[in-house]
This record gives sequence, structure tokens and C-alpha cells, in this order.
Amino acid sequence: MKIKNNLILALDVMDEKEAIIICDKIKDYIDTIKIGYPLALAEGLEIIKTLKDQFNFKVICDFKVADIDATNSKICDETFKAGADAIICHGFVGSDSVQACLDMANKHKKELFLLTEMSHPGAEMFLQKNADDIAKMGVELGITNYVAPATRINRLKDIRNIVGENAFIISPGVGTQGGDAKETLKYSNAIIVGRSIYESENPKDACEKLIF
Ligand code: NUP
Repeated sequence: MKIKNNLILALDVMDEKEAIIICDKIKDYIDTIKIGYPLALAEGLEIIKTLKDQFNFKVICDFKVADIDATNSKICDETFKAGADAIICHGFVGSDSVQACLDMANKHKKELFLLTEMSHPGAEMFLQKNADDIAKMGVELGITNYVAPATRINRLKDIRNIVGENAFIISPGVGTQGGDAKETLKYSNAIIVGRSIYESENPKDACEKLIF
């Protein structure tokens, strides 16, 4: 996936009006938006089409899909039918569940991102212990897109080493969660930034500070 300025906006605002105001401000800097449960639950999946039609954005759906294979297939199918360009799935559920997401992404000729280790402190409790194996599973399944944390550069580096130079990694955790954009981009292909942009007094300036 080609991402303008290696910068993805995590659009976790709670209504369409606010979403459009923010998008209008940042549209010259950003061409890829990540939406998650907050906006999708508040406004419905139609928000994907709205963002694509009005701004021509690519939309990544951060639904952290983590169910049995049959259910994962249905979740991915509906999300791609709604217009998503990519979906993020969890890896801890195992290869059958992840394969179901990959098959559905391939069927729609869209992309799948595999989440390895998360960026928040709680990820150290359970997920971190298995993150290397999750990344290795991704490589075995032929997955080329990954999500790995900007908040732990050493772990991001480890995951980069596992998935290889040619894999595409996007990283949340820059800004409000403490991660540094420039440091992260040494190992990651793009950063995902939410609050530091959409809560900023001046979202354009906030974007400029994140572009190198
Ligand atoms: O490990 C992850 N950490 C994380 O913050 C995986 C994610 N998908 N996210 C998401 O990235 C999170 O749900 C939010 O949408 C975004 C980070 O937002 P912010 O901390 O920049 O506001």
C-alpha cells in the first residue's frame, strides 16, 4: 500500500460531522485513514464510503478481527463490501483464524494487516510473550503487511527482523502514547497517529511536524 507522507490518521472521533471537519483540514497531507470501532459503531460502515467519496482516501478498518475462522470470514467480507481497502486482524487467535481473513482479503483483492504486539502498556502482560511467534506465523502464511508498536522501538526492530525488509509495517503509538515519529520510521513504513492530530488546535501543523 502506498501511503502519502508515510502518515496515517487514526480517525477516532465520534461523529461524521467532526470526522469531515478534520479530514478537510488534513487532506493535503494525508491520503490514508484508519477507522476503528469508535467511528464505525457511532456512524455505521457507510462512513467508509463517505470518506472515500468525499476525499478519495484509502481506508484501513482497524477491527482487530479475532474470532473463529468462519466468523472472521464474515466480518472481513462485510468490511470489504462496505469499501474498506484493508482490514487489521489479531494474530493470537491462530493461523486458521488469520488464514480466513487473508482468504477474504484476497477474494476482494484487498489487503490484510496482521497485528503482532500492541503499543499500550498492557501488551506486556500477555501479547508481547507471543508477538515474535505471531510475526513468524504471518511470514509462514505469506502475509506482507504488519502492525507493530511505535512505543517500544526495540520490539519494533525485533518484529522488522522477523518479517523482513520487504514487509510493510505500520506503527501506532506516536505522540500521545509517547512514541517518536522519526525513530519509528527507521523501522516502520508508516506511522499511525490519532489524538496528536485530531485533538490538536492546528491539525495541519501537527501533520507537518510528523512529515520528514
Ligand atoms: O497496538 C496498537 N495500538 C494502537 O494504538 C494497535 C492499534 N490499532 N492502535 C490504534 O492506533 C488505536 O486504537 C488508535 O486508533 C490508534 C492510536 O491513536 P493515538 O494514540 O495516536 O490517538
